[in-house]
Amino acid sequence: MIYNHLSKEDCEHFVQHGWLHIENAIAPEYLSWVDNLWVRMGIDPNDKTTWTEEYVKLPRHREVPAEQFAPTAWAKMCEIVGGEDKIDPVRERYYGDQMIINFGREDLVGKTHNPRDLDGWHTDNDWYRQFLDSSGNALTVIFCFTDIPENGGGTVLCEDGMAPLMKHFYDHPEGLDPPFQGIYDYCYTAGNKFATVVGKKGDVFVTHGMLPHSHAPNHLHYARIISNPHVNLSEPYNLNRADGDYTLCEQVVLRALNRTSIPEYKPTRERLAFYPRTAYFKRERVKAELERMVKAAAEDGKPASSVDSIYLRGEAAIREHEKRNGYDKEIGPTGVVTDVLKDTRYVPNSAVHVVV
Ligand SMILES: O=C(O)CCC(=O)C(=O)O
Ligand SMILES: [Fe+2]
Repeated sequence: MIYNHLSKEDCEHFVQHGWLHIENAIAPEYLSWVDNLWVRMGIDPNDKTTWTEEYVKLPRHREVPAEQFAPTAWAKMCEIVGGEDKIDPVRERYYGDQMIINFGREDLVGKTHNPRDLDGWHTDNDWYRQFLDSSGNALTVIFCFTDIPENGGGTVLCEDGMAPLMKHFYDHPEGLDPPFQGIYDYCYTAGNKFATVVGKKGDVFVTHGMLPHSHAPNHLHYARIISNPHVNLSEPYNLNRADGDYTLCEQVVLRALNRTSIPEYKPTRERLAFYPRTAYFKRERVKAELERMVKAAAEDGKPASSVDSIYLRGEAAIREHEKRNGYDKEIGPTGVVTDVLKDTRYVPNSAVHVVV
């Protein structure tokens, strides 16, 4: 493989640590997507008593092709996965304004936390049956819409948690369906190589899809804003390349398992892709957000059509957007989650949402 956008240091860092920090890589015009966050949520940026939810995941109203959203990061991401032609041409090919806001709480200010005590260790793999060679989530990307200082609620990564996780996948060629019980225990009990997302507005953190991470308390009680989309590949990883020319994503897997190839690994059940389990509650927020945005526009003397949302562009646009994000898929074997922090299981009648 030839790398035109990744430096030698970038490649080494990604393979050794499972992640890469790319500074100032979001196209500046999209940073203003946070401006109407307060209207969307119906809260006041200057009155913290209105910040009633500590941690929120919003749906998406605007999206642009990934390469337009963060051109320099996209070029590097393509190289990490082995080329743009390896990437699913539809699923998550657009990045948008589905913000994740960690507001923190007043009583957390001045405190610190131990990474092992975090309560959210996971990888983002809730829309497919997980095998060792699954590339459904090749990259979990963290786009910083605000500065994230030390102690400011940046995502925590558990670098040494990759090896036990991948060993577990190796031991389960039948594949695993979310939610995953106990597979991140290492991070809670034995993790000792942690990294924390600390960066500037506009920075991008590209992480391997099998790198365990957790949200963390925000001890500064400000609105930490990220989005957290993915890169999905069309074909599973090839962990047995005759020429040894593995992609950087594949090298991370091999390195974690201390192997140079894994010819014996063969999935024994069918692959499965389904509605992303943790998307349902975000999508359910759309109607209330739209109502607030339309009302705010009216107060400014503007028509509803001035509100920039996919959900106001008719059913065909909505269905196209939902397809890009997997919302058109059947609900998976374990339903969906209805609450941002609790894994409440629910099986809706249909994966197709009421339009709005
Ligand atoms: O909010 C964060 O720091 C992490 C979010 C995350 O990991 C996720 O949404 O999957
Ligand atoms: Fe995540």
